[in-house]
Amino acid sequence: MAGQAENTPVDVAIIGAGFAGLYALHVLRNQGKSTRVIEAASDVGGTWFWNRYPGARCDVESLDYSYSFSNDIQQEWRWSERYATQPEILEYINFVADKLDLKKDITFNTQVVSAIFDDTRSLWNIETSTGEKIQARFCIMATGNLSLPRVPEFPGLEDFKGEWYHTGTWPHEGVDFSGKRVGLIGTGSSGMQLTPIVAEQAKEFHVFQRTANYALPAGNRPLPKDFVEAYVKDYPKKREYAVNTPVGVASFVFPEKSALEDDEAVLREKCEFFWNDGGGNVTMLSAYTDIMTNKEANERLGKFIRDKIRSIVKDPATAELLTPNDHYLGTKRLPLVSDYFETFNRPNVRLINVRKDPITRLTETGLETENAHYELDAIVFATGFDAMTGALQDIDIRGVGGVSLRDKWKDGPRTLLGLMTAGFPNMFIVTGPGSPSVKTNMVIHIEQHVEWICECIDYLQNKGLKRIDPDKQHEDDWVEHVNQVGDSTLFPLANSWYTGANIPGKPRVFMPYVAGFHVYREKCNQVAEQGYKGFALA
Ligand code: FAD
Ligand code: N01
Repeated sequence: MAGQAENTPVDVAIIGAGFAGLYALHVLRNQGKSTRVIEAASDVGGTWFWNRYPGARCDVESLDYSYSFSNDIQQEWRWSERYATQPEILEYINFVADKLDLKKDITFNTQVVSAIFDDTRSLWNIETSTGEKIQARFCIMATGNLSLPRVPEFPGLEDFKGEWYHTGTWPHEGVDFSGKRVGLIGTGSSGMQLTPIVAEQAKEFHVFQRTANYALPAGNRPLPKDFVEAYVKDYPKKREYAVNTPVGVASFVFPEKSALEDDEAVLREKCEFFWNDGGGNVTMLSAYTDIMTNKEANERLGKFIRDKIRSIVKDPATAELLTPNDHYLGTKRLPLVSDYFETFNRPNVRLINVRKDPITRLTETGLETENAHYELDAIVFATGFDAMTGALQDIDIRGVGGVSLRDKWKDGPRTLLGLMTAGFPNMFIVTGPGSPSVKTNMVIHIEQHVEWICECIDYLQNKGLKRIDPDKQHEDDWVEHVNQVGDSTLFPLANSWYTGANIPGKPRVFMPYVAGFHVYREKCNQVAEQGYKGFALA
């Protein structure tokens, strides 16, 4: 704990010690604020602490997917691969935490269970799983967008005598699938990254697929030493460029024309280049101005990828089943993969269509669908997360008048700039719903949010103000704007976690703000420059 006498309110409570919580602690400490940081895990890292499944790595290039706030740190660290593995990212986070001596101020192995606002004293009363009660003037929710893993409620899970795992809570000691009959449920980014590696170990590997997903080759490779040295030298310029792009990535090239303007040969040549070079979320998906807004434009690239899948997978029936047919390219998160489609040419790998033949239950010895039973020694759930709102709503958060966040957001999240929600004064959310969040390079966005929040807290305290709360009308206007921007794209059409469609009963709202990080950052700066316009200060 930094600077808290017993039972004295701290300036700021920070929930979570991933990229966001760690940076918030560093900035607030430099401002001289007293803090408490509470983290459920036994160490720092957030996403990269929990998601230790085989093949886990980032899909934003490592040189971009790292803190930019300290030139010393970015000059000192060296990434080894184009897309860093989970162990390397975790090592990096630990390197930063140790360099800044952050861990001594974090309470680990402790879950925040409730946060109740005391209206008269303008204080947050926070209670933890260890029964500790903490009072804080401000609260920063650095709880993550993809931090509440979800195992579907299949009947019989408790009867299954084999081992089962969720990618988001993977055992630290690793898992050896050698000689085992393994079932994988889920073919999003996690399932696709894990597939080629587990398929090599397992005796039999059964992939239970509900939705065929687009994916692009990552083109991962070791980073040449001289390339890294030159890049690192140029970091300040690269970072400056990155924050002025829609995605916060230095290699982003602003597209100039519609996908409908290129004839077929030119378009295919471009796609072929991106396919061979790897990457894709910031290259192929951003190669034209209208891929995510125009169905015809999107379909031209979609067809290119579908043809690729059919050309890679040898068995025509399996190829057909792996070919996406129910959503537009990129409207579900586009995974970057290594040898995913190729894996289905292995003799020990079998693809099962659980859209046509749904899973009904787990049994003592395996998994049952409506029409078959599969004998399994181990099951991997790569079934994703209650994304964007899950971790927040997992906490019993109550604002002014005892109103609960769960009630306020029952028809979908409502925020101003994704940073705060009206009626919950002094509670900030890092990369909350209504901000660009998961549609950007998250580390860069996290830095922007943390700096905005900490400057705001500093501003209030310097002016002797106790309280900030979004104005209801401004919040309504922001929600409408976020929805309008979302509705001008193809994103809301898919059953994705972006819209909450992966969680039964969750309201269906497209949650990220997709006008671009650069546009959003400018709006945040303007709000701050205008004395936090749209927020009521008291
Ligand atoms: P997290 O890293 O999720 O940290 C939140 C922390 O809060 C966790 O440690 C959690 O234990 C803690 N917490 C939550 N609730 C409580 C509570 N009630 N009490 C106490 N502690 C709590 N983004 C990219 O931009 N590029 C990528 O390549 C990329 N790859 C990803 C790969 C995977 C497998 C996943 C799951 C996500 C990926 N993301 C990626 C998104 C990633 O989540 C963010 O980039 C980033 O790591 C988020 O950092 P954070 O600190 O905001 O949240
Ligand atoms: O989860 P997901 P994820 N029966 O929600 C299926 C980031 N990330 O962990 O599509 C059968 O995407 C579900 O099927 P359907 C990234 O932002 C990044 O893979 O809903 N199947 C889907 O196939 C990513 O988007 C990386 O029909 C069921 C899968 O489970 C986010 O984290 C790597 C089912 C879930 O896919 C989440 O990715 C990993 C059921 N009852 C993660 N329920 C990088 O590479 C769900 N499914 C950077």
